[in-house]
Amino acid sequence: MITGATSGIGLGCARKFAENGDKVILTGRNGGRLEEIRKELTEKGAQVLTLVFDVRDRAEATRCINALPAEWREIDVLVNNAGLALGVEPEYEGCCDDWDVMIDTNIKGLLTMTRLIVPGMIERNRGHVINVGSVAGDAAYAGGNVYCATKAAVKALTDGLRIDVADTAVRVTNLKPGLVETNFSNIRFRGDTARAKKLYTGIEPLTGDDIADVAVYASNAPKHVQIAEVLILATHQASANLIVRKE
Ligand code: 8X3
Repeated sequence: MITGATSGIGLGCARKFAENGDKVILTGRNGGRLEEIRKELTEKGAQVLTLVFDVRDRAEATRCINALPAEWREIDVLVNNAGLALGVEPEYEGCCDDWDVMIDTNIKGLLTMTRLIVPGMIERNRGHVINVGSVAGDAAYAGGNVYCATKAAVKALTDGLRIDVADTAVRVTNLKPGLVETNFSNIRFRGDTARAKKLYTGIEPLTGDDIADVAVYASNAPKHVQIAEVLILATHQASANLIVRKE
């Protein structure tokens, strides 16, 4: 099950897990886009189920998970990918509604999905939770404030879950991407595509597929191997705060 599967890292994971031969459950808010992706993957022979809900809507998420057909109920891998950044204002001038959306999606949505899916993994003593964190959770950067805090929370929640399931065979991974060229910056800059594009110039950024490769690797590692955390950066990004751009 991949949340936020309609674009970016989530879509990369949908394609790569499907290529890997896994049945995939794709969730997202955009039903039309989910249907297009379902068709694309089904034509390539994958088994795909789509669920339209917003991870912020706990009641709807619960309803969708409880209504899963019997043959789709045993979820072995949960990729908690749904998340976003909104705005780059200084913390003291930030938009409170944006904070709510980021906190409700990146932290509370991830928790909701964990709460709904992990009990079944514990019962079966089998499963893997892959949370999409960020280099932003390791160190704050200018204008990142609340977004960075949500990704620091993802790090703490991933570590906490790993501790809580350590007596089971369930594995827990924190994937921490740096600069990935997706719709992420368009959303963050509220549709200012020129500004978003500038962020990815002078450097070859990562793609959603690059991150998905690591997710598939982690989930296929031998059962005694737990890839606890991976920081994935473009070659010319050294940290959250240092990117070397070439003309
Ligand atoms: C996305 C990466 O560096 O824009 O989490 O925060 S960054």
